[in-house]
Amino acid sequence: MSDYTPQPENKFTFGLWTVGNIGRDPFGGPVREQKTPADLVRLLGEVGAYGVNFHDNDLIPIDVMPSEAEAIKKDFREALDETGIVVPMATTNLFSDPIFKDGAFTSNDPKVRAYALQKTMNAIDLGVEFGAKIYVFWGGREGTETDSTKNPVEAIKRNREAMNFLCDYVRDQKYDLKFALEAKPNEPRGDIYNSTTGHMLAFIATLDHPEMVGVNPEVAHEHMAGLNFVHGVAQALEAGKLFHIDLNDQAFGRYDQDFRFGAVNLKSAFFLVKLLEDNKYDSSRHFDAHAYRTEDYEGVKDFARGCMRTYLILKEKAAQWNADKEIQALVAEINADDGSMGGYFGKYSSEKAKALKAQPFDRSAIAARGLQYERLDQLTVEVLLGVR
Ligand code: GCO
Ligand code: MN
Ligand code: MN
Repeated sequence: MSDYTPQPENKFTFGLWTVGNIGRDPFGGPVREQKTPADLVRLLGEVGAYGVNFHDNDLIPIDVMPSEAEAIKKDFREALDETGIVVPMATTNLFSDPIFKDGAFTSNDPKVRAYALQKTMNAIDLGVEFGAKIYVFWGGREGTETDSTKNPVEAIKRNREAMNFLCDYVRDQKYDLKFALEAKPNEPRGDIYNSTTGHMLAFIATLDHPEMVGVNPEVAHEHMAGLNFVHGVAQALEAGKLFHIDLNDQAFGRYDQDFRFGAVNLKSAFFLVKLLEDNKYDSSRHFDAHAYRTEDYEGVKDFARGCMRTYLILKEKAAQWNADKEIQALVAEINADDGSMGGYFGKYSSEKAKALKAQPFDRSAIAARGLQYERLDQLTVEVLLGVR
């Protein structure tokens, strides 16, 4: 058993907006005072995080004068140097300012669309200045409350045009930067376009530079849509498109909760960690979550430490699962292959098809076999409960 101390190779990161969340919700004002970006970096250094991510306006408020912006950047840079915290990812706030009330890249107003492009180019410059290699796009306002207001086909085209323009901007600047698109089904809009990771993967294939663009799936977002997050992440991984991941937790069917990683669905968190570790995922493990509104900044540190500690405990459980003889014997049995069907798989040929059509199958004998999944799942639960 390790002491679950976060290590740089775990690449645990937090957004400035996560540990900097002041506990405002639709029913009440802030419960924690606002900390500066530099102080948030120090807080992350104290809890042992590897990196910090930011929206342009988390670092530089939208209205500040250039001289003030320079002072903020200097303080932030000093805190990074002092703590050794790095900036692996940056993103644009295209949702808070009233100009984005009907979206950014998909707005019906060409002035809003042009401003969104300008703001994103500036934010990309800022991210790259601090070393970001991944740039996240979360289209929080790219949607509708009523489909009388926007043409949904046009919205797809506008989104594509914006992504293509910005990919070319990055190439033109010779930045070493990749994009990661983050889906969410709703909140803050009634419905958001490209609502799941699967939608994003299909959309990426239609871009001019698909090799520059991957996904940033988030636990809570797929759970809000009632989906199996592990399956969505597996699809992205298998396609070589898992550029980044947002870890948090969320009860199905509730509001956008952004709970501490593992706070709700421990079993699905376990299979997620196992998937990432088994497949040697090596980009950031970003906790896009925040502390309960009941907490002060000591509670915020408990929250941040808890996210990382739960991940590391589940990582250890995944290794235990992989090494458990009884579990592995069952896995081997489930996947047993006597080789008799080998000639039918792989690339199609008309001979193969002909031979397969002539092959007799004893359907009831095959179906009669019990698969022992009850035993396997119970063993998994017992690993998780710490009794094996
Ligand atoms: C949310 C989203 C955001 C994005 C962030 C980065 O539900 O509000 O998850 O936190 O991840 O804007 O683009
Ligand atoms: Mn979210
Ligand atoms: Mn997110």
